[in-house]
Amino acid sequence: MFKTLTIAGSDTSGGAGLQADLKTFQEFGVYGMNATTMIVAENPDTNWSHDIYPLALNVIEAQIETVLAGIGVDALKTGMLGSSEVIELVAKKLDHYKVKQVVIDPVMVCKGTDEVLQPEAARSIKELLAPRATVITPNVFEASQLSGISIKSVDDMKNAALKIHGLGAKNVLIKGGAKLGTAKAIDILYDGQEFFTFEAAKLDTDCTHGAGCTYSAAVTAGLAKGVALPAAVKQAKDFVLQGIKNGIPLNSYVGATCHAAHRLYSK
Ligand code: PXL
Repeated sequence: MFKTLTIAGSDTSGGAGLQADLKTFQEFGVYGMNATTMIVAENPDTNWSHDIYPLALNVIEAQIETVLAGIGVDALKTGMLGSSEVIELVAKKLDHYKVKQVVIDPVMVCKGTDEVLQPEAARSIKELLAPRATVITPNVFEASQLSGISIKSVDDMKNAALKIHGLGAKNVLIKGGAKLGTAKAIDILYDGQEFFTFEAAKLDTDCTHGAGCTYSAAVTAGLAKGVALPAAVKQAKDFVLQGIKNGIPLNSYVGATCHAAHRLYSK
């Protein structure tokens, strides 16, 4: 059984964050573990705004030690880390334990909130995590922040991928998804030598909560199992598209990706 770890926030509503990661790991048949960085509670009294409760650094460190010192992993991913302090801790542990397959999902915002979590955390992701990434998986907003390029087209995505590769990430996967003004949902993978383009029809749904986390968790599971990156991205994209197509409306504010969709529904 291949082993995976997510270092991420807890999404109480269950679609994103470490819940998305663990559900995805389970669906891919890898053993999932987690180190929780913060708890996100969505507030029913204030239009589902996200309230963030960070955990103390020593609590996060103890969990990372449990897994990396006590058990070991075939691949890990990071999600919402929150502060520069936590990012520094994660960078230190990646080096100390020489983790071989590292997926950095540079989470800067939650859907439904426009606020970047912490501007200096974005800087730390760029300086400390990008250089340690086997693959970094920004969405368009995050890729714009990391590259300094305001992304409006597929060409912009490619230029941003080159810039982000220049930060030291071995591979860059920019999740254009439905956000760009293109006819299809397009993601770009750059491996330092060539670009791979992944296309899918855009879906008319609001049930996308957790899609980004799920996508990068699925890539992590693929890498843990020894799947080559382009193939791991392809199967991750198929998995997340099925999850979005069969998304679960939770209330008037949010609908979640369905992690079990690939085995419950035919498309
Ligand atoms: O989808 C981004 C995200 C990541 N991690 C956690 C979240 C969210 C969005 O709600 O709650 C913990």
